Amino acid sequence: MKTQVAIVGGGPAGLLLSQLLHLSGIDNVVIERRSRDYVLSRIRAGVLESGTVRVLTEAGVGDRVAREGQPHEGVELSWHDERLRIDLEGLTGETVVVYGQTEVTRDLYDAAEARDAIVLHEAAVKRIEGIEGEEPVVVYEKDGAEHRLEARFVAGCDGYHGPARQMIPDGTRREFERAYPFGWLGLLSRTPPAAPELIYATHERGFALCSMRSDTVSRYYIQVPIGEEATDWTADRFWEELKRRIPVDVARSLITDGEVLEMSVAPLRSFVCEPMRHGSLFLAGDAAHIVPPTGAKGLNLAVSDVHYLHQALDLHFNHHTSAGIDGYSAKALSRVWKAERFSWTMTTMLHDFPQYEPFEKRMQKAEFDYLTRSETARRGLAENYIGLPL
Ligand code: FAS
Ligand code: PHB
Repeated sequence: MKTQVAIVGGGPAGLLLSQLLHLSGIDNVVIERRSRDYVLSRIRAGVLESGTVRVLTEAGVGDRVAREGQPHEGVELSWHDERLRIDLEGLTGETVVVYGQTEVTRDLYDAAEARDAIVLHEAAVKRIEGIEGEEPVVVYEKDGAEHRLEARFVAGCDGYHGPARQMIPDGTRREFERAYPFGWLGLLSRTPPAAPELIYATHERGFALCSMRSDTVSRYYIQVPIGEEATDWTADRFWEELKRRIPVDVARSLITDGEVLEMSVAPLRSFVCEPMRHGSLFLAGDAAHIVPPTGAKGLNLAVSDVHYLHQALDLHFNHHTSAGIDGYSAKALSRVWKAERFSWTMTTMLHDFPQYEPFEKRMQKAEFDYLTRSETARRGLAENYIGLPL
């Protein structure tokens, strides 16, 4: 089989790139290891930057997020029972939109089906040959047989554990990583949200986050030591621990007697691979970088990578200039590193680090107090949270 762009990975990055390339008349094939249902079963991000919503709208998949997405004009931080609202709209003129990644992915799959896109499911990419030339070949396994897909370019949208990044030679690839000594235990419940806006709660027992998917479905996280499994926790134990970490007035009104839809643990890490292009191979999304979810950046960064990569490939195929593809890695990494900084800052400020001395704990409290007293500090947090310009 032959195409112009082979896309490894059918998560949000791969599907969005496929959709944008299609609109630019660029043939592409998506190769996804899992089934459509499996991909849609993964519960992940919940907050979209306004720039992300604009890209989804440009891609023709913005209707449902416009109807069902919930604009949020602010978020809260809390320190024990002290609550601090960050007025996103007042400080930046922008809002964020609460709309689950699962729904974004569903919208992209629906659009792919509507245009008879070629999305090969349960097809696992084994390797990518010839990326230093102009005729790379993606080798994948499906139905027990090995297949080859020839392309002009390959987009590695295969997430942190995918093979694409490894195709960049060791001597060329530089990886930067910080693994955190904790993870997030998440719970999705058919219960009304704890509060109208998200609450990022800091407590000496550990971090907690109150988020939501709609007026009837809520998403909560609590920081757990590295190595904890979701099976180590019952829903009752989760609720009790969450109530001990969030402000007492929020805990008092928390509704917990709804159906628990999902519980899972996500490890936290900061990770960046440089460069994000090698020859005919480009990386986008989690294949190139991971952020701790404390800044709500993971999915949004995948979208900005894809936005830049689509522009670059459109310039190549439709305007016959390599300016876009030659500049893609530097342009994407510039935004990636600023999002890494913000996510790292939020994570180090809000979590309980076992190795922290009393001095570092005082620094965390001073960060919170500075935000409480300085509109300039709050504006800095707000402009990063709503997303730096694309
Ligand atoms: P994805 O990992 O979503 O998709 C990659 C796709 O490639 C997968 O479908 C995979 O099956 C496929 N693939 C892998 N290897 C392959 C192979 N060999 N052949 C073919 N296909 C292959 N972000 C937030 O902003 N907030 C959150 O709360 C949040 N929670 C998260 C929880 C978890 C457990 C994880 C893993 C991530 C979380 N993220 C969160 C980040 C997440 O939302 C990612 O940023 C987002 O999924 C990035 O999308 P993709 O780059 O498409 O990668
Ligand atoms: C979520 O709702 O899943 C969510 C929201 C904000 C974050 C992380 C996760 O920072």
